[in-house]
Amino acid sequence: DVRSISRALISVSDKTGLVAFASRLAARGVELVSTGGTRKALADAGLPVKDVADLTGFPEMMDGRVKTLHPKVHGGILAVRADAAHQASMAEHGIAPIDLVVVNLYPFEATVASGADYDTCIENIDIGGPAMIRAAAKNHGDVAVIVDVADYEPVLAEVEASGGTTLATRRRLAQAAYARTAAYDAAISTWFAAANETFAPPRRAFAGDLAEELRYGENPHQKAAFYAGGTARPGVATARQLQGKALSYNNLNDTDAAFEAVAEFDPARAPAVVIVKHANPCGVAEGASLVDAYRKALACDPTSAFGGIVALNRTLDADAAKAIVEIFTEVIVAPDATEEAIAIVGSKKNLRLLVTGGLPDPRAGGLTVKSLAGGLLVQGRDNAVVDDMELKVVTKRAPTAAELADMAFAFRVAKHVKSNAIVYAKDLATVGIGAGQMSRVDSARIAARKAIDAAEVAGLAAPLTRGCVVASDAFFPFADGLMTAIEAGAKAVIQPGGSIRDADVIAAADAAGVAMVFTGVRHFRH
Ligand code: 93A
Repeated sequence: DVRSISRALISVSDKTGLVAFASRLAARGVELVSTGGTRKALADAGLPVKDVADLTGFPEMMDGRVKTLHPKVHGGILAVRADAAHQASMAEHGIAPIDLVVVNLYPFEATVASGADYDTCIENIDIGGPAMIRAAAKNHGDVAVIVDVADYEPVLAEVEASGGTTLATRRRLAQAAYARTAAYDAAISTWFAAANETFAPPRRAFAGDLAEELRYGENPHQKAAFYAGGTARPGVATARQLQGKALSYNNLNDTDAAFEAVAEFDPARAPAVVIVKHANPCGVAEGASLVDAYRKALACDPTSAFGGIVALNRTLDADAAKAIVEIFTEVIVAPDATEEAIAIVGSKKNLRLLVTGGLPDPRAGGLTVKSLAGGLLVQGRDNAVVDDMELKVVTKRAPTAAELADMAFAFRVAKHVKSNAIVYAKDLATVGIGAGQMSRVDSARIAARKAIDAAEVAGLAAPLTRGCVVASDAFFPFADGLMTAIEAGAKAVIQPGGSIRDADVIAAADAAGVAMVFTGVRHFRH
């Protein structure tokens, strides 16, 4: 999949590193073609370079607005090399292939930042550059595209080492290319939004389409809108709402949290239910049936489950629907629902029922985005799954098979609990969840306290944490958090490990006859 480079089209506004880069291409016999200013810079440095006007047979015109917008350019970039018909078109119209496109755009953002007037900003909207970038990125099977000066060196190094670019590199460059043109157009749109007298939320923006303007945001004094699309991932953005009033901002956020969590539970293994409040699970269980799983999940924290979101990993059936409508619930979300279940939910007019058509893949890649003042934090999804982790027993006592099953269950849940997360579980159900505390000991205490409260509600003699397992989303920095869990009744522990005091924590577990495994993987969530 290595593609060599015979001809490069270079058209750059930022000429940093240009001559050094082009010299090394020329030294390999690559033919250089450039637009006016770039061509002059290269020719002044003594490099052989062809004017794009010679290629197209048209001069640059209209103040440079039309320079590269020509079939001789775009045909040369877009032609699929292995396609006979494309090759025939090239021959017929005298189009030569272009194997490398190097473009950086008119500095629109910098022009705006300099306080330039309206017309100057407009003139700095690049048209031909993005067209070439997008064309080259589309045809990354054959063509490499560079939009960032920082990529000169790595691409040259690869070409010099292997005689061309690899597909992996061309795909990476294509991703960077579309990210650049998207950011460029976003900057233009943002500038228009500021320049225009009235602002209306655009119908298509951010990650997709404006799905709806919400009544308000997290609080009534905040304006909010929901943008959805651009993904095939089944979830709240793609769901069909079968009944109930419109979802609020908080409902959407909580429903997403609940459905992403329940998707961790393979429906082929067992029916599973997650109940969410304030974006945290307050009860999770696998069961013999959905209704069994629901009752087990509800028993974990029936107080918090009031007004919660219920997510299921299988088609909502009548038995589960009957049990769920017994208490006040905001939203039910499931891959599908039977006719009978839909009719039962129908008795509660305000209860929303969402069907997604499937479960999202917990192992899939993708990005998550969080805004902060003046910027965005972007990261790959946490797509680590406990079944893929190499569990290492670190204590004298190894966990039993039943404990191991509960440990994997608890760690799966902990991934979806805000840090610091402590999850007590028994018989494939949570029995105490501690979320969002600044200290891990506090999360362990709160989870234990909630188990005592739940036992009281159920009229049990002892909390269900007796003989449970405990999962921690990150390592125990000291033995105290673990001791709290052991006092609550935990007999086995699953945690990432990796603290400098691991030895103390292991010793404390051994002293109590507790089994512990390390996952080597952390599941912070904030
Ligand atoms: O005005 S344009 O949108 N029309 C074009 O056809 C075109 N082709 C390349 N601007 C165009 N470019 C841009 O010119 C490139 O994106 C690059 O930023 C700049 C390089 O011009 P020069 O080589 O004259 O410095």
